[in-house]
Amino acid sequence: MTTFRPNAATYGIPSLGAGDGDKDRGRDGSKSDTGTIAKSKPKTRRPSLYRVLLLNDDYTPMEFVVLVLQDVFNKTREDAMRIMLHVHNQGLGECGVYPFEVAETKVTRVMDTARKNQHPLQCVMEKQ
Ligand code: TYC
Repeated sequence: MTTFRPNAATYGIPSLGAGDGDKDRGRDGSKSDTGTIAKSKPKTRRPSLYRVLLLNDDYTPMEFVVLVLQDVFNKTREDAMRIMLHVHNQGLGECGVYPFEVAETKVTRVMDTARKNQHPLQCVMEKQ
């Protein structure tokens, strides 16, 4: 059985250049030996974000849109009214910005609840 032996690199702690094996090599593998502390690049990636947009139509009741914005997008009554009126006047408007799967779930919830209530309300997502 092999034993897990954590070292400084395990925790992303930068190592000193001299006398530390290969850990002080640059990106191209060359030995720099400057004695300066090299920051290790964090291996995290920010998720792509998606805007969720509501589209205007002539038939969905304003109150229904306000309730959807409160329920699905957790908006206050005041924010929901503001967004609904923006969509009504401008043709479309942003309800929020989320990682892909969150945005997708919100679009599905809006479309499902609109269909169940026989309203033509449309909701889409676009990469930011
Ligand atoms: N235009 C609709 C009406 O006058 C209201 C509405 C607002 C519909 C926003 C959709 O995304 C929407 N009843």
